[in-house]
Amino acid sequence: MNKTNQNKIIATKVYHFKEIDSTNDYASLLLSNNNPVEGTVITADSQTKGRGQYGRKWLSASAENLLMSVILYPWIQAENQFDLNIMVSLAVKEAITNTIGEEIKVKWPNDIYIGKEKIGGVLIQNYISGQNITTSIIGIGVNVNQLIFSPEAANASSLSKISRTKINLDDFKSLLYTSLDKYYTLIKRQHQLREKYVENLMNLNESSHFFIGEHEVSGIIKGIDQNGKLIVMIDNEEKAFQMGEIRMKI
Ligand code: BT5
Repeated sequence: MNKTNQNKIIATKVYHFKEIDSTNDYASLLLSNNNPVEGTVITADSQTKGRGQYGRKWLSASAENLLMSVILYPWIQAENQFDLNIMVSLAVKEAITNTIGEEIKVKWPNDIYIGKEKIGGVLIQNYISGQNITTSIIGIGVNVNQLIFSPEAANASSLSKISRTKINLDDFKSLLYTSLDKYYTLIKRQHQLREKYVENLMNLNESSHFFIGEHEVSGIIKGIDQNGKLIVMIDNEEKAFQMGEIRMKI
């Protein structure tokens, strides 16, 4: 396998630790001190305070599994934050499929399962400014070569346990970086298209007249929502209209 990093964003810079508290916590530390480049990855052999969601723990035997965080600057609207869950879930799923070819399912919102066993988990921390997600720390844990799990992770399994082969952890990492790069680029493009559409909306941010049924009102077009509804500010309140509900007077 070609191990040179051909990704555009993910893993342009990688920090690896033998032991760390949590790769997500190290990512926040980097963000507060070092202005890390987008796509910076932090990996570790083991974590002393591996974190799950809502204060839960992520447990992992040393040097057997994938423990990583990646720093992204998505600049997507906060209302679209689930797109980050989608991209990371699909990327993890794809990297696993490319490694062991099993039937993988995403348990909402972003646990990775094979059958009834949990193979991986994702912890996303978003920083929001105004309406945008400016920074996101995406923490990913995948059980790769661990064969025995503690009772605290009772339904855990690993790629190795399922495929009955030892997996090359570095190869798996490279595949995951490539898949993350692919899906992150797709999501960024989709958002760029939306932004371009909004920028080109007639009368954007200008006072205009509209008909809502027979009523004539004045308002200001502010953009579109996730479902393509037109957002218009009327009497200092943003309202969303479906096609057919509102008509602009030209
Ligand atoms: C998650 O939380 O599934 C997100 C896990 C994210 C871990 C990564 S590792 C790199 C990065 N740095 C961090 O500090 N964290 C991220 P949650 O859905 O809350 O699931 C946690 C629960 O899964 C625990 O309460 C256990 O029941 C179970 N569990 C713990 N370790 C496990 C493991 N290795 N495999 C499967 N299940 C596990």
